[in-house]
Amino acid sequence: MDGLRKLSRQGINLSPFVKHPGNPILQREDVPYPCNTVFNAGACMYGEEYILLLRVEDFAGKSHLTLAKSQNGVDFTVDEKPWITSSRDPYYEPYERYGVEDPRITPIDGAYYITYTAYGPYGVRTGIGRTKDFKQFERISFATDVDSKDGVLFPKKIAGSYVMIIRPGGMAGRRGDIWISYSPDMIHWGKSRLLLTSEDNRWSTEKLGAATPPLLTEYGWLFFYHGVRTTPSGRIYRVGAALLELEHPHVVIGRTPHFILAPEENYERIGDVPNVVFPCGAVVEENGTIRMYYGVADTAIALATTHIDDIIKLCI
Ligand code: BMA
Repeated sequence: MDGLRKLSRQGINLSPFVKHPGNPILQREDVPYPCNTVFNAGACMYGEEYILLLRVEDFAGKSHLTLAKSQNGVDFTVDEKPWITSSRDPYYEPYERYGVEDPRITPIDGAYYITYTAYGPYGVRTGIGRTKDFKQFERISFATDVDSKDGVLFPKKIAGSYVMIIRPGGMAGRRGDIWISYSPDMIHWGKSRLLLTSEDNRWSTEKLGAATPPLLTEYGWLFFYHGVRTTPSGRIYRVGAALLELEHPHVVIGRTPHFILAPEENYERIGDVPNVVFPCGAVVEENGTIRMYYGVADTAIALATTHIDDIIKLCI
């Protein structure tokens, strides 16, 4: 912890993200087939390429997931057709009938695990699937019953278990807090416990949800989450971060005292759902730069960058 204290004595940047001047970096015009919106994308590196897994909403209001690739992390080429659509398998179909949404990608042991929100007439669940090559995708399980979503996986097993952050509740204006859950096999999840509560922040009094998969740092697991505040004019989605103990990820070392990414620009404030910034993916460069990809106003995708140390300083 000495290293942490040293960091906190150095300058603290209260607004640590720099938004890309070309934002939004990806819009529906960039998708080579007709769609209503493209937003909330998972992100990772695959070899030398940046990968985004886009949530694309069609004109019926149903979402599917489509891949986009880039050499520089800014200019993305979107696939000609969707990659992951609602399953027709009778086990999955009823729960994905209204679409698959908000993917997160976590590399674990050479495979890429994708968590997503399965949306159907009975509520939302968290689905888990896997790919090795971003061509074949196999579903593994539903990690949760209804209503539980915003699942993100840790990139390695901890004390022999897979670990996931999850948000039960939070539907129809009810409170939603962040929990942590464990599994021996990605199928059976349990030993769940509360991790972060919405009442700790005045900016997120309604609900919280994990944003991006936890990042391994020398100080702990760093993870971003969104927080929702309801105002007389509707909801505002903003972003905070928390640092969790490496070996005991249910222990919160600290969290940012305030939000660190918020809707300010017109592209974040105006769209199908105004005042929303909603990250699902981040890529960390070798020098510690974090590229955060985030959905804006449920309409497009933006990019903001920061440094891992700047966020850690704010968490402690
Ligand atoms: C959440 C999710 C996100 C969406 C956000 C704002 O509940 O559905 O996909 O971006 O609401 O509408």
